[in-house]
Amino acid sequence: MKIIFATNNAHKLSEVQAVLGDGFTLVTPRECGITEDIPEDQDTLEGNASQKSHYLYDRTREDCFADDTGLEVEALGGAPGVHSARYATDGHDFDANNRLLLKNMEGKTNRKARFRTVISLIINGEEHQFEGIVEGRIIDHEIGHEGFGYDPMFIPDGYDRTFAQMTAEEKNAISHRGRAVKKLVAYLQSIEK
Ligand code: ITT
Repeated sequence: MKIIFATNNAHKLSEVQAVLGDGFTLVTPRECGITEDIPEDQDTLEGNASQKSHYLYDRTREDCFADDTGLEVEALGGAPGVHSARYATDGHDFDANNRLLLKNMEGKTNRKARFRTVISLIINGEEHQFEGIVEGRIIDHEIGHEGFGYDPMFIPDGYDRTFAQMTAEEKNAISHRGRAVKKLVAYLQSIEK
């Protein structure tokens, strides 16, 4: 099955393709001739995921999905949350975001955090949402070079390594996005029958 996935993030694309498996071929917006940035200016992950999938659907009329992810840190009142991509700057500057998070976490004893992903799927013109969460903690320095974004500072509960120290396979097995994508696959398989 071919399905359009609204992302410009190559890491995300390969993570999602790995969880979806060979039965699904992901098509990027660029491959559909959509080269502009897809707007995501809502104030919730649900709103952004839905805005992105509707943007694609309105232009292609094809089955498509989008995800939005946020890192929600308890001691920071849930920040950076829906603002995770633009925490420090207007762009997607992972290093600047990570430095700001480390600074804002200085002296905090409550290190609890979670990644939350919301996927919005539009299939046969109808929207369905799927959520994936992984709980963990933020450490006080960066470790590891795998993954992307806040991965070098996040240790999932039950582990002693950051996401950036895990292989893509290990991260996908327990991650927010991996969990949300598994729900998406289960749904797609259930309606294929
Ligand atoms: P697209 O919108 O093009 O898909 P993006 O990088 O903006 O790419 P999101 O809006 O979903 O993706 O994610 C917001 C930010 O959250 C992202 O820029 C990263 O800093 C962070 N993030 C998302 N998923 C992550 C993950 O699996 N590990 C670490 N950080 C992540």
